[in-house]
Amino acid sequence: MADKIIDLRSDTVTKPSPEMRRAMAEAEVGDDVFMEDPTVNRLQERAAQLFGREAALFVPSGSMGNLTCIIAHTRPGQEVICEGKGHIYNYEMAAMSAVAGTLPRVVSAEDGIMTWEQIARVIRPKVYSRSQTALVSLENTHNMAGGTVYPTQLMHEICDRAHDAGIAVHLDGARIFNAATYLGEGVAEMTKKFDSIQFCLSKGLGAPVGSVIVGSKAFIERCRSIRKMLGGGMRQAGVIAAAGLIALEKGPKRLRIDHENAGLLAERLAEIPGIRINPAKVQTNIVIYDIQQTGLSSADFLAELARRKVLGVPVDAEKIRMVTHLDVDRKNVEEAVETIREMLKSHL
Ligand code: TLP
Repeated sequence: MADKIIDLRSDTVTKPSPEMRRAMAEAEVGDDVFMEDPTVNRLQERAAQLFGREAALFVPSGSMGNLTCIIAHTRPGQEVICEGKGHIYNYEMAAMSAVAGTLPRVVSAEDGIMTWEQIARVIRPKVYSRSQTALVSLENTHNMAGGTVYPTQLMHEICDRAHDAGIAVHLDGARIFNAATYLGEGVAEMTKKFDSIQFCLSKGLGAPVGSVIVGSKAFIERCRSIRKMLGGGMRQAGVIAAAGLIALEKGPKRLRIDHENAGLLAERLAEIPGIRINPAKVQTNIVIYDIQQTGLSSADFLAELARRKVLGVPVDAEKIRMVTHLDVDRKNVEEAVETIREMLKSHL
């Protein structure tokens, strides 16, 4: 059994590093609703610069970032095209309907990666008596499809075609730096055609709190008002932005390690009888595997594993998700796999 808990539930579980905690303690702060927090301003400027955009806005969470952008791009009664396993559709408290008043128009895509043909099929005709498609939202990497990556050319094509049809395109880029690491490309080039991008500082990049929206100056001004409306106007937020700045500078450089560890996890899991996974499909830091043949439900599998100090989350009744991150190393991954192997011996 593992000595300490090996927490593979999410890359959100990482704790701020001593360097981040020092920066947080020493951060220069001001009231960010007056736009006077120098550390928040620096984080926003740096994010805008990295993405080659005019402006950026610090928000408390990825969910608020996505919702803010959806409200900014749409009017109640309009439709948002998104993928069936996507985060905005499944894990954001139905906010796109409950708060933004929009209707999700869902496409089920292989590995979560939508093509333009699939999107085009569900765009509403321009008829006065029909609700209208206002937005397409892509997720890269795609979380619940197993951290899959959109080819950049495909993202460009979707943006170009959507714009031709008068439709805006948002990127839920919670893990866009994982996608960039996988592709060996820069985020500015990858995301240059989107109307808005939301990325998370608090996942693989390691910050304790926060996401950033990036876009044009006018779009970000609008988002600032919407963020306030949603209760996301923060005051001396420099204390958390300080950690975000470190996450942004140092986080992307080490994601490669998380991807290697996820690859190792997938390869070793594939050798265990009863577990089904294709390691060749694991591109980034998310590993989703099928345990149906073990005869255990996801809930029982995870409960028994938790007693042995290894944590994951269910995707559904037969699938488990495990995520590598900066607080687990190669040795932890090996221990986790051995724990699973031992545990299943008594079940097969
Ligand atoms: N994802 C969390 C859970 O909510 C599932 C996780 O553990 O992976 N977009 C994507 C693609 C996400 O994966 C998440 C969080 C968000 C948005 C929302 O970010 P937060 O949690 O900051 O609101």
